[in-house]
Amino acid sequence: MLTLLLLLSSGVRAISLSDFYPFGTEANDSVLPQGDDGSSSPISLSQRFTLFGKLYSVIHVNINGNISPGVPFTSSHLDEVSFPTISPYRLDVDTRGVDGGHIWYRQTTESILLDQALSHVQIVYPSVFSLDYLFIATWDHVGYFEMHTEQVHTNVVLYSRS
Ligand SMILES: [Ca+2]
Repeated sequence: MLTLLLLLSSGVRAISLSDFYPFGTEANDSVLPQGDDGSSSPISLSQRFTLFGKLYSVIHVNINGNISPGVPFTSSHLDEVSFPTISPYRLDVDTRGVDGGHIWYRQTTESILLDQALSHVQIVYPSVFSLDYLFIATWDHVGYFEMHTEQVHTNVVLYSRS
């Protein structure tokens, strides 16, 4: 069962891009089309997860810095959300500009990444001894409305443990 969220952001200067989980075409990520307030198609998870007591098997990665289980979130009015979201980077993101960045995501059970995530998780939860699944979403060099191109990175990992 998918259980927790891990967030890395280069906006916090202590984290460098080399600390991020691999992302992009080299990592075989899927990518969202460029846009302002769009969302991915439904992503069927190979591991279901619980959020606020409800079990989900489908999520959406949304341009505006969040992940929503079950339904897409495509509003730029971020205070209008009426359902649970995971919002690591909640901003009016806009990737339409030249060099407006990309939003990547994938599911993985690659052992080297599971080990990397486990080392991070054990900093806070030392009793966790293994992980078996990761969902990685990355807001890579994304800009903000309206087609501004600030260079912000956020790398988000949802993980499950056995
Ligand atoms: Ca937006």
